[in-house]
Amino acid sequence: MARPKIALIGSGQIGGTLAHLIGLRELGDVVMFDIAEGTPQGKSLDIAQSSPVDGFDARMSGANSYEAIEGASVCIVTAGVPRKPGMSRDDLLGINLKVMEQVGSGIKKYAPNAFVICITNPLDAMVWALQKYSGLPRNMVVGMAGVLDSARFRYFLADEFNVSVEDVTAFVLGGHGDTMVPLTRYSTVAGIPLPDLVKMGWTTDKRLEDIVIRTRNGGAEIVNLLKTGSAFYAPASSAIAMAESYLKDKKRVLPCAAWLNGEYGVKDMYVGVPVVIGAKGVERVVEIELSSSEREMFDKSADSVLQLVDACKKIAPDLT
Ligand code: A3D
Repeated sequence: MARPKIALIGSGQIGGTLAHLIGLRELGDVVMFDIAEGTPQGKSLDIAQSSPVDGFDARMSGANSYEAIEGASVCIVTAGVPRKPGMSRDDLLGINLKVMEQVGSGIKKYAPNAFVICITNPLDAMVWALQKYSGLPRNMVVGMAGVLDSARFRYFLADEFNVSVEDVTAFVLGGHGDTMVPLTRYSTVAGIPLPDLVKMGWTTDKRLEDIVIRTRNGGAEIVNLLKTGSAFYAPASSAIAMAESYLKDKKRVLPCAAWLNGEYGVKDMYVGVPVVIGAKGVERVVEIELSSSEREMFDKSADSVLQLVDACKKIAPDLT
């Protein structure tokens, strides 16, 4: 069977890391695309030259025209500009919306059967716009944010408890970042929910609250340290987990920005919720009952996504 083709639209920090991870995991052949001439070609050649050392077989190529993505099974979109210190994700809206228009029409023309993972910020609004511009089925267009937010949460919790990251699970809902809703009662260490760990004296409510705040600000913490861009290793790993679940029909349950049609009381918007990802794309939205305080946090988060979507509609009134 031929190797699947994976198109990376945007070959910057995340795009380069994605290509490297796809090679190391032998998930498929990679086409890197970017408007910057030489960048996708240079990065793909560099990664290809690491393949004999690391022992992987994957064709790596770079291009500046959309024809190169023809027939891709998966497209991972990072095209656009990242945050600089002092910028919010929302400041990126106007610039990246135009980028989504170009990317959407490229995918529509050359890779209409692909599973599309959007990473470009402001995530929940950009994935919504990308689905509209590409016209692809809504279950085939999804946004990466929850896997990253929950990975950050899991990492900080594992550090707090001095246990393996593998034994920590986290459940997050809502929009990316500042309004993320962590569900502590569904977040566990080896199946023991966080509120029980507080009762067992492993931590305190105050320390958990601090970890939640640090998780919400996880992206900004890295932007402030790097000064010239935003996080890229963990975002790339997170998107790879989603792509792998699709390509291998693993049916993993992952928190993603998914299109909602009434679930959680949200209509025609992308918001972070747990979904099952398999060979048919987003195969199911997992809808749980929320407590009143969780409901309040979720509604606030969904409302901030709605404001971004409305801002997109003002800039591009054809997007309805
Ligand atoms: P960066 O290294 O700047 O790469 C972006 C690439 O996009 C550059 O190589 C550009 O040349 C390219 N580009 C710009 N315009 C176009 C266009 N019209 N068509 C094709 N390519 C274009 O950024 P990055 O890789 O660090 O981040 C990429 C995006 O991901 C940014 O929007 C970030 O804000 C976002 N991001 C999201 C998360 C989430 O968790 C959702 C995390 C980290 C970064």
